[in-house]
Amino acid sequence: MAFDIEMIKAVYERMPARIAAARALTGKPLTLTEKILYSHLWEGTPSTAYARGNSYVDFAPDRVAMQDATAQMALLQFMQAGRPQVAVPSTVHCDHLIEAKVASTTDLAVAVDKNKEVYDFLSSVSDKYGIGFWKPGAGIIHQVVLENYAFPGGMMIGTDSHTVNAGGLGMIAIGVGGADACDVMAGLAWELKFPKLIGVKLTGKLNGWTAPKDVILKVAGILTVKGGTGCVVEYFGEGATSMSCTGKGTICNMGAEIGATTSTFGYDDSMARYLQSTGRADVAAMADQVREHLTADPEVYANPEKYFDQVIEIDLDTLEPHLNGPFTPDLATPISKMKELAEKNGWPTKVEVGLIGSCTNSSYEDIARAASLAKQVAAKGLKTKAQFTITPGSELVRYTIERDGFIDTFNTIGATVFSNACGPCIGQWARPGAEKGEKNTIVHSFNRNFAKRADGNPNTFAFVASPEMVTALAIAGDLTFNPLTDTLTNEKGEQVKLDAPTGDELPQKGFAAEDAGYQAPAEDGSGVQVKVSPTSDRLQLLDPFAAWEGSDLIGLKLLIKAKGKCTTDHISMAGPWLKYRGHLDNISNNMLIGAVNFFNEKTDNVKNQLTGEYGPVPATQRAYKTAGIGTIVVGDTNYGEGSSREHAAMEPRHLGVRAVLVKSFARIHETNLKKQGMLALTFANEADYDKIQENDTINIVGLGSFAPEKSLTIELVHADGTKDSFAVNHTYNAQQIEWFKAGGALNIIRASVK
Ligand code: MIC
Ligand code: SF4
Repeated sequence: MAFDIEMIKAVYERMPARIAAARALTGKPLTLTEKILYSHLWEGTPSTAYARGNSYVDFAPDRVAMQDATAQMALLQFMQAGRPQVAVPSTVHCDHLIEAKVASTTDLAVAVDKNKEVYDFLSSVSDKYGIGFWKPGAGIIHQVVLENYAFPGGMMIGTDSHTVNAGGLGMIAIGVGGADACDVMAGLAWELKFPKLIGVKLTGKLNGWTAPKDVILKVAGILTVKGGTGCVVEYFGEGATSMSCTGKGTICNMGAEIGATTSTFGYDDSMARYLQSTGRADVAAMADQVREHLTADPEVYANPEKYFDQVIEIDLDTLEPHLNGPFTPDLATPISKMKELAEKNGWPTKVEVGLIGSCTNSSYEDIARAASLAKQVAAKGLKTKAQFTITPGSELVRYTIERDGFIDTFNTIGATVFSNACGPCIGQWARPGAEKGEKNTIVHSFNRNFAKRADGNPNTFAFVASPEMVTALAIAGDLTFNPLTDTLTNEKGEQVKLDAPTGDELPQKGFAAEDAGYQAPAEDGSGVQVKVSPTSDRLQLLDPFAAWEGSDLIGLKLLIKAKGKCTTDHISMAGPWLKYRGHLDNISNNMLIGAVNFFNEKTDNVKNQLTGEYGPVPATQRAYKTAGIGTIVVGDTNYGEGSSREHAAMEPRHLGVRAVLVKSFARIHETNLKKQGMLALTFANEADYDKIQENDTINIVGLGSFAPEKSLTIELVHADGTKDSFAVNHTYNAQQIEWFKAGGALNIIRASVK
């Protein structure tokens, strides 16, 4: 039986009436996205037609998921909310803290030992508050959620940007910061600006070498890393229904890379098959009863231009396999163009390592299709040129693919199987020689490829592709190898061609696992003690941030004017820093160390205006803090793209940065800043970015009448005494302004408990 079946039943029971009300209010047929959103309003039955891209709306998500690297902060905050139990079903997944070094079992044992304190904390806090706990080794949050918790028509939030993966099973699943998760677990509403809608019509059918991953690689190329901001992407058409459920998950997963709020697909037979094979025939049967409500109204898909804000059409019959990269997931190159582009751009073409797996692409189907290529190596007398690694997404998948012989097949090409965890995808990869910083190329089936992400080497050119393409390119050892047209020379000197990949969508013998790694919480957790040692360097209880002083912010110094791409990886790096995710003061020592200083083009090197000397960003900021001087961070477009990690907002808050002023924000990061009581501001006129000078003193004026849709003013006092002044915008609503005034949203919850 599925987890939380009563909750799912209740969702399905209320859906029809709520959808009917929404249809009447809006006076039009509804997309799937609207159906799910309108049936999850905090107010219950809809009474207002919301303006897409405009109205702030309170929602009541069905569940919350957290992964270990973000759960620590989320739960440290939740502990302060004063509630005995979580208000909605919630889970914690231990996946980010396991380093991939030797191979799965050894690495897991090392991680369990090294992270004992954190795992004990998460396990006990889960036990106490009624949260399901998935132990290290159980798998990556998004796979485990897809296998156990996601259900068509449901709405969930998760403290990870790839929570959106559950859209593959017809959910609206959204990545958030820990403070948002804390609100929902504390029984409060969750607020989101009602999204705009992008419809993607998939015509034709996937065939040959093309995989679901290529759909999202193509979409990323069209929309870019910010094109989905504020939007939900809804996929439909023959190409959608003919694709596997896990393939849909891959597409939704990587929707995080275009900044989309989430992506989703209507309920279909592939979802029913997946639910059945993962032990949830009960959910499939219930979903079948309300099938019409779990997809858009027929008029919508017949005339998408009328109902979506933007429509993209992709013909799967002609879609080519793509490679996206390097250094950004939206630089999309069809494989037939790779030779030309690699040469033109000077990308190293020798593939050193091919890595498959991660939360994005580790389904049974993915592994089966990749294995069908690995099998051809021996059969065709080839030798694999690059190294090859696999990180299975869950123990359920790992156990099943081992049983079905795929691991043995990969072993014949010298593969390394890492633990069921994030591993290399999040910089937890002890890659031998990475410290030398050599220029090299890797291909992987993960979703992100920002500089330094996988191995810490800024000169690693990482390209994102389907697991099938990764396997083929690893066999060939060549980035420009096009398996559709090119041949390889085998050991006998013959020219051979790889056959297109094949593989079952779901295991014929069913999924299996000896121990999936789940720990249920205590029935009554009131007696459970959660221990945090005061001397720990990994966990630190939180102190409330100070409330706003009630006046304009005068005399701030410029900490850094960041140039170009500044993702959450640049603001709060992962990899080696993941170990401090539960200790705000320690992790603050990585604040903005990856951001490029506009004035000297260096990373982690900014001017301390008090001494005139250049030094690391965190140390410089600590010097300002000691001197009681607030600062401001300036940035470019799509600032804070990537992860949901709220550390990227909490660190500046903790160290005394008062405002972040940028050309534009990524959604989750902007909300995280607001939640933590920071000022998140945008240039009314982007060209004003150029006015900011290195020695500026900065005033933020107008806070006395801080109000929604009313701009504030920035005054720059340059070193030579001249001044500039310009307007800056913000998206704070009345409630969010209260967060700012209180010094952070949590201070408001805390006050309501006392
Ligand atoms: C990522 O893929 O960048 C992460 C690591 O999963 C993050 C979460 C984190 O930083 O802990 C994400 O995507 O939100
Ligand atoms: Fe883990 Fe990578 Fe997925 Fe993030 S994207 S959850 S780091 S596997």
